[in-house]
Amino acid sequence: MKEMRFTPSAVSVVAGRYTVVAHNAGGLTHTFSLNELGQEITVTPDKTATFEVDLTPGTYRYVCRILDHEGLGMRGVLKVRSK
Ligand SMILES: [Cu+2]
Repeated sequence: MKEMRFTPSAVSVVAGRYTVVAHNAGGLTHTFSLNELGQEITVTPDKTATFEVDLTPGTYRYVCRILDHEGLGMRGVLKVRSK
């Protein structure tokens, strides 16, 4: 992530347990938020943060929840397909 985008902005995986690794290459603090799954991490500039998540099949949005970063482009789509 950096201002104001996630790279990649679309991810497709098979259902299962994952460690999400988010690196902030920008100069502002951002979040990686999977709102529907109740998962969120805040990542300060030049830092990397991780969390574990169980992904069941579906389509989920990920966004940055700081100010209007989502509206400015910090959003993406995670597609989880069944095994
Ligand atoms: Cu942000």
